[in-house]
Amino acid sequence: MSYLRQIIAGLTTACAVAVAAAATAATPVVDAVRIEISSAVPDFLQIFDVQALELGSLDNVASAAEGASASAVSSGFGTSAGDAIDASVFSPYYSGSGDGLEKLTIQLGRIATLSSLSIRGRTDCCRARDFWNVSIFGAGDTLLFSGQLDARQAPGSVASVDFPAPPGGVPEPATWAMMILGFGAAGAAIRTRRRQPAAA
Ligand SMILES: [Ca+2]
Repeated sequence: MSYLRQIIAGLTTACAVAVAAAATAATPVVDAVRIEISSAVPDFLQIFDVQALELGSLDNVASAAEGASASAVSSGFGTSAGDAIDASVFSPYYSGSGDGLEKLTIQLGRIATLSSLSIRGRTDCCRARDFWNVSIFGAGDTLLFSGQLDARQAPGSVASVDFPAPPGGVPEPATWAMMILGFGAAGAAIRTRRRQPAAA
C-alpha cells in the first residue's frame, strides 16, 4: 500500500469513528435564538437559574452577562424575569400566579448552537413545582427542541438535557480523542514503512 493510501485509510477510519460517536438519540440544537419555559405541574413557575451552554465555547448564552434578556407573563414575591438569567441561585424568579399559564421567555445573547440546557429550581421548599416544559426556537420561530425537565427528585434541584454536536459541527472531546487515535494510527503506519529498507 502506498503512503498516501495508508494515510487515507487512517483518516477514513478516524472519520467513520467520529461520525459514530456523534450520533446519539437526542437532536442537535443548532442556531437557537429563544427559550420558553412553563410549569409542567401546573403550578407557580419558580426558577432560580437557567443555563444554556454554547457548544464549543461553553458560554452560558442564557445569562444577562452574555447579553440575554428575559420576560414573563407575571412575577411575584418582588422578583423579575431577569432573576432567572442573572446566574445567581440566590435570586429566583417566581410567577405571580399558579394557574400554569405563566411563561418565561429568554432571548439568548446571541444565535448559538447549544451543548446543554439546565434549569435550577428551589431547594428550600416546594420542590413539587420543579417540573418544566421547555421549548427552544430558532430563527423564524422554528421549533428546535421540545421536552420536559424534571428536577423534583434531582440533587440540587437541577435538571439538564444534553444536545449532541451537529454533523460536521464542533467535535466533542470524545470525538477528538477518536480522531487523534486515527491520526496516530496513520502516523505509525508511515513510520513503520520508513523503517523498512529501500528497494534496490
Ligand atoms: Ca437567579
